[in-house]
Amino acid sequence: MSITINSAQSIFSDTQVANVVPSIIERFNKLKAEDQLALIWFAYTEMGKTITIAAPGSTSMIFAQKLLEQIKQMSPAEQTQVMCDLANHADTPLCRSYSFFTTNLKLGFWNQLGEWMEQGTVAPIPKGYKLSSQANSVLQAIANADPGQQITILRNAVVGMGFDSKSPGSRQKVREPISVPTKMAARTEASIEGITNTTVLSYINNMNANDFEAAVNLFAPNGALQPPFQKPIIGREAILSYMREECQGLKLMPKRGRIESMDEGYTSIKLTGKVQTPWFGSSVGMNIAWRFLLDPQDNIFFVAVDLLASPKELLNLVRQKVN
Ligand code: EQ3
Repeated sequence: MSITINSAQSIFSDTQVANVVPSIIERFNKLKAEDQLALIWFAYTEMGKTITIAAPGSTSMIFAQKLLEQIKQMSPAEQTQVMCDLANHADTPLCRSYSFFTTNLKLGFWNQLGEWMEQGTVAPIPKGYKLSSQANSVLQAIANADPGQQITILRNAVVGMGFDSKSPGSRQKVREPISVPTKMAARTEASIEGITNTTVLSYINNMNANDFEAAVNLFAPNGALQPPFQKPIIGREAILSYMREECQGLKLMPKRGRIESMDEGYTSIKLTGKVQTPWFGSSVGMNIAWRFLLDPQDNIFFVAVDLLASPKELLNLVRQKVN
């Protein structure tokens, strides 16, 4: 058989993804810690003027509480040092603990620090702080990105902080409470222009109901999910644990799609539309494409989720052939 996860990655390969995100992150990572912290402060507070940010429920934050309280008790100089350590990936106990947080916990942790910085309980960015010219140009690039790209940049910057020992498996990630799937009667049914395929429709409906077990059962046992700017996650177990960590409360709103048959009984389907995260709700809709490759049994062999370069890409549904 010639279709592999590798070859599947190139279906609909003319899809224009938001490469501006990894390129800005690369430039951001080269800045000194103080500039990184101040830049995010400026970007975040600027965004907060037009977009409401929904803080996570207190139950999800329990696991970050110990570190947050520890920071609150420190002197302003120590607090600044801790934040610089996180940006510098320093090998400290606090940076190690942070690196075991899930994405949402990391975001919630910084969101709380941000509130305390505003109140003055935690050392704020010094008044009149001047960004270096490199940092200024990164900030400008962020300002020019669309809101979906901006929140992805902020998220990736926060996720990348902390100490990374590069030794996988030594300790499990901190677990967050898993929300129960929406009751059958309360579920929504997606309607996507051009698409009647039940696997794809069920995928969207189950994801919107936080029913990750059902969503994962639509995958082939060796199937793969490729999140934006990441390598494919292969196998049902790995996909399920990824979904439990990253997908709670997401709202998937594909609008249109295109279906094509391929070699060896496979089918490729591309959907485009919007996705909302519970952090920003309906105030930010990310422009997203899903590129599905279904096997002859209609199981998901591969799906790539892409953050699109521009809203124009929502209309680009043409397929390029798999080699
Ligand atoms: C305090 C402050 C401001 C200053 C300080 O100096 C430094 C820092 C770091 C600060 C704090 C910053 C904060 C609090 C930043 C917060 C940023 C947030 C909340 C960002 C959230 C972004 C969420 C995103 C981009 C979610 C995207 C989700 C997507 C695209 C999901 C896609 C998926 C779909 C659709 C599937 O079908 C399969 C799964 C998958 C997850 C891939």
